[in-house]
Amino acid sequence: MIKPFAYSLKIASVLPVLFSLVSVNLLSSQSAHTLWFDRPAEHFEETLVLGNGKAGASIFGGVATDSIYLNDATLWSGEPVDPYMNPEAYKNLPAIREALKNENYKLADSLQSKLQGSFSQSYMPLGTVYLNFEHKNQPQSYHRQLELEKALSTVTYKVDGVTFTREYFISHADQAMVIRLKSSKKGALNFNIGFNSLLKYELATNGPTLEVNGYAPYHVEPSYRGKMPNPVQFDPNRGTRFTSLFRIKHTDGKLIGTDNTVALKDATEAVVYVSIATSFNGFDKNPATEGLDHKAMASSQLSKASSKPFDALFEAHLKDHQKYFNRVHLDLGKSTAEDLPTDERLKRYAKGEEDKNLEVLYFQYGRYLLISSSRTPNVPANLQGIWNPYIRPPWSSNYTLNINAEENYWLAENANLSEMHQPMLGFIENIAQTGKITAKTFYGAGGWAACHNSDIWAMSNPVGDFGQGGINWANWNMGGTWLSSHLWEHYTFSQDLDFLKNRAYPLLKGAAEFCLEWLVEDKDGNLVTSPGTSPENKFITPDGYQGATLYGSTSDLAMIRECFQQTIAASETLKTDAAFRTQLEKALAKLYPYQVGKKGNLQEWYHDWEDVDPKHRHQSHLYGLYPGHHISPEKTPELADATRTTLNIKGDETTGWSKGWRINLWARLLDGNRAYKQYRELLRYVAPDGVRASYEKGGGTYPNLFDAHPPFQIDGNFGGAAAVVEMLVQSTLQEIRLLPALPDVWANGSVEGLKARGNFEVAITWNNKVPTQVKIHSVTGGSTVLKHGTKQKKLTLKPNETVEFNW
Ligand code: FUC
Repeated sequence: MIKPFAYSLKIASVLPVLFSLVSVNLLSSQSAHTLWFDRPAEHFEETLVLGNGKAGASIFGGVATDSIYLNDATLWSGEPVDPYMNPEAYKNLPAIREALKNENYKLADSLQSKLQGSFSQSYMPLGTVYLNFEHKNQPQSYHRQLELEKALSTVTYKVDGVTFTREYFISHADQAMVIRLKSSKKGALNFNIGFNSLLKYELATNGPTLEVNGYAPYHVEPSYRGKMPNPVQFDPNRGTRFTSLFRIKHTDGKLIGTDNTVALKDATEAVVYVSIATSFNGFDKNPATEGLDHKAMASSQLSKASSKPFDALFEAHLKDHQKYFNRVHLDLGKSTAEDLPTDERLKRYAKGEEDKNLEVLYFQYGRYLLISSSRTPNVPANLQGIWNPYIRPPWSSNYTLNINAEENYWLAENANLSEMHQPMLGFIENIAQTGKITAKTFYGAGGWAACHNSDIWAMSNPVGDFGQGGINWANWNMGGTWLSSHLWEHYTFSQDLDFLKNRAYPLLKGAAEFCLEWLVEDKDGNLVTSPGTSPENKFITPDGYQGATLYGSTSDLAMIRECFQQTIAASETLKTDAAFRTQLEKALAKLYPYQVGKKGNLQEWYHDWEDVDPKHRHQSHLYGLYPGHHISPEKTPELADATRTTLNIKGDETTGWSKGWRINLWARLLDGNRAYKQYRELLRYVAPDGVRASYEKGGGTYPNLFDAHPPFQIDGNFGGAAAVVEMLVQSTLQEIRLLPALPDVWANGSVEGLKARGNFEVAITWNNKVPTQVKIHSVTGGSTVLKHGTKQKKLTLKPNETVEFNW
C-alpha cells in the first residue's frame, strides 16, 4: 500500500556507511531493553512498533519522509456473521460416521466437505501517515531506537549542522499517539502531514488538524485463496467506519493548511497528536448501522490529549506502561557481546556468538508486544498483534484457533501480564455464543464449539467456503475445547473465584458438554471423536490412501481429556455440579487411551499409520505435554518418552510459531539445552521482506525482532517469550519447580516477578545452575511446595506475604 519514498530509500542505502560510528557512540553497552538501528527502515519488518493495546504504529523513521503505518485493533473487514449459515450440515454426520465405521476414509473425506461454512474476515490496515520534511541535503548522523521500558521510539539525525529529534509514543492513558519534533536551531523545523490508505477515505483540514474519515470493506477474501474476482468489496453503506485526526500544536513558526495537508513552517518545536476511533461496537452489532460514534470519540480523544503538554502526557504514559513492564526483571549473566544495531546483532548471534542480553531482549520484547497489542476488551491480539499494512494480509491476520491465537496468550499469565489476557477471555465469551449455534447446526450437539478460524465477529463455524477448504485444516472442530483451557489457566494463576464461578465455569461446562455429546463409541466401547482430524496433518492408510478424516484423532482426545480434567477441577473448586462431574469422570475413564507407535512415537492417529509429512510443523497430538498438563516425565514417563521420540522424528527445523511451541515442549520435558538450542534458532536472522517470504526454509526473527513464520506472525514472539519462563519456573496448583529446564549457558543469573500457579510471584538468583536466593510473594495467600532437584520446601503464606531465603 505504501509507495516507498524514493528520497528516504536512497538515503537509507548510504546511511550505514555514513553513520555507524556516530550511532555506536550513542549507546554505551549492548542493551537488554533497546532495539536500535543506524538507518531508517525500508521494510515493514524493520520498523519500530508502538501500541496502546488498540492503536498501533509501525515507524519507518525516514529522514525526508517519515512513513508511519497506522492500525486499530477493531478495524476489520466484514460485519456480524450469521452462525446459521449451514443449518442442516449436521444431517451429514451419520453418513460420515458410517463411512468411518467401514474404514472408507476416502468417502469420509469427501463427505466432510459438506460440513463447511464461510471463511473469516480480515484485519485491516488503517493507513499511512507521512511526515514530510524540507531537508535539502544529506543527513550526517542517524539513529533510531525503541526503548521497551518507556515504550518510546526516538529518531535523531543531523542535517546542515542542525540536529533533528523525533519522539513517538502511544498513550493508553490518554488514547492518543504523540509525536514531538524538535530542531536544535531556531526556526529550522519545516514539515507537513500527509495521509493515504488502501481503504475508502476522505481527507479534510480544519485549522491545525488533518481529518480522515473512511470505511473498511464489508468483505475480503483470504489471501491464500489467491487471484479471485473482486476479492475486496466496499459499499459506502456497509462495513466498519473509522476516523483519524492529526493535529499540530506549535510553540513557534507558522501553521498552513491546504486541502490535503497541514504544514508547519520555520518552527523549532512542535507536537503532533494522533487520535483514532472506529465504529466497531461489538461482535454482534452492525458497524455501519449500529456502530459507535467514531467521529465524536476521535474528536474528544484529540481535544483531551492536545490540551495537555507533552511532558504530562509522557509521564502518564510511562506510569501506565511501567506498571506492567517493570514487573519482571531477567538477568542471564554477564555478556561481552559488542554493541551493534539490532539487525547486525541478530546476524552476529546467528553465527553462534554469545549475546545473553539479546536473549533477554527477545523475552522482554514479547512482554512489550503483549502490553502494546492486547488491551481492547473482547478483541485479542491477532496473528500480527495489531500491526498490519496489507489489505489481504497473510492468513487474513485473523485468529487461527488450532494453535496461533492461543499461543499469543501463553506468556500472559506466567510473564505477569494477566490483565492482557482479558481481551482473550472476553472473546471466548463471545465465541461461545455463536459457538452454541455452530455446535447444534454443524455437529448436532449441545454446548458450544469453535473451529479452525475466527475473527472480530467471533465466527465459530468451520471455514472452507462451503466445500472448498482442505479437510485437514478446515474441518477441525476443537477450537472451543482448546480456547476453554485459557479460562482455567487464568483462574489457576489469579485464584479469582468470582471469575471462575461467574464467567469461566459456565463456559468450561459448555465446552465440555459439546465434547461429551460429540464423542461416540468405537467398536471396543472406547470413546472417540468421529469424524476427527489432526490439525493440518494427513495420514497414509495401509492401502496407500492419503487422508485427513479418521476416528479417534489423538489431538482431539488430548484436548477433550484436558478440558474434562479442568472442568472437573473447576466444579470441585466451586463445589458445584456433582452430577455433571460424575458424567465427565466416567467419560474420561472411557476415552481411547494414548498409543505408542512402532517407532516409539506418540501415535497421532488411532491406528499406527505413517504420516504424509513426518516433519510437519503441527504437533497437536503432544497437547497433553504442553500447553496441557496430563503428560509429564514425572506422571507419565512412558508417554513423555514417546513425545520426545515424536519431536526427534520431526527434527528441529520448523516455522516460527512451531519453534515457539517446541521450546515449551522441550522445557516441559526438562531438557533445557534442547530448549535453548531451539530458542537460538527462533532468533535466527531472517531478511526483511515479508511479502516475498517462503516458509520452506524455516522460521526465525526479522530485524525488528518480529517473529518470522515467515512471513511475520506474532505468535512465535509470544510462544518464545513464554518458553523462557517455562525454562525458569514451572508450576501446578500444588508445586513450583525452580529452574526446571535451565540450559548450561545460563549457569548464572537472576529473575524477578515471574508468576506461578496459586498466585505467587517468584524471584530466583542462581549460581552454577543452582538457586542460591529465593523470594516468594503470595498475592492471595496459600500453600505450595518449592522444588529444585531433590530438594523441597513447603510454604504456607498469608495474602500479601513475602518470604526470602537462601536455598
Ligand atoms: C496455520 C498454520 C500456518 C500458519 C497459519 C496462520 O494454518 O499451519 O503455518 O501459521 O495457521
